[in-house]
Amino acid sequence: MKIVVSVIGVVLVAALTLFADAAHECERTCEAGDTRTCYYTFNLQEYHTMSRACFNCPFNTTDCSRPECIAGDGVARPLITINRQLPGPSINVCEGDRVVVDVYNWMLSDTETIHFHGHHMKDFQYYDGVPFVTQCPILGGSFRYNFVTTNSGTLWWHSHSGMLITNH
Ligand SMILES: [Cu+2]
Repeated sequence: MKIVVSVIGVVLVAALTLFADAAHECERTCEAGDTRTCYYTFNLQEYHTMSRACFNCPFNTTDCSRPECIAGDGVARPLITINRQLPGPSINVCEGDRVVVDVYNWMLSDTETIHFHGHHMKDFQYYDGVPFVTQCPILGGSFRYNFVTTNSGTLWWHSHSGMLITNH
């Protein structure tokens, strides 16, 4: 039984590697004096698990790792994603890099803002993602977040608008 589980694990890892996006140019070993401007596009939309992108998942486990397939627990249900990924796309940069994120809200019913948690946002307060305070919430359009990182660590970004803030 253990061997079967291991083989499935290897298949999943291989599939994940096969379909993984190429590393972003800003994902690198950090060196003093090497700061960059790092662009990202976040497409926010209503989506669902076990979509047609999953083909024959879970009966063919390789299909579960196809691009845009979110298998979840194997039950089809609605969810809101960025770039049809769960978890959403990561941003790997070095301290001192400028992070530019164009957020497009394709949802028809909800506004959105993004808060980049843990960043001090000194001199970049308009990109802190607080709806009606530092920016208008994004509705049927886009917003460009544009800030320089001034502190390091493992931080996270998350929704900061409407009911979606509840995952904070
Ligand atoms: Cu936060």
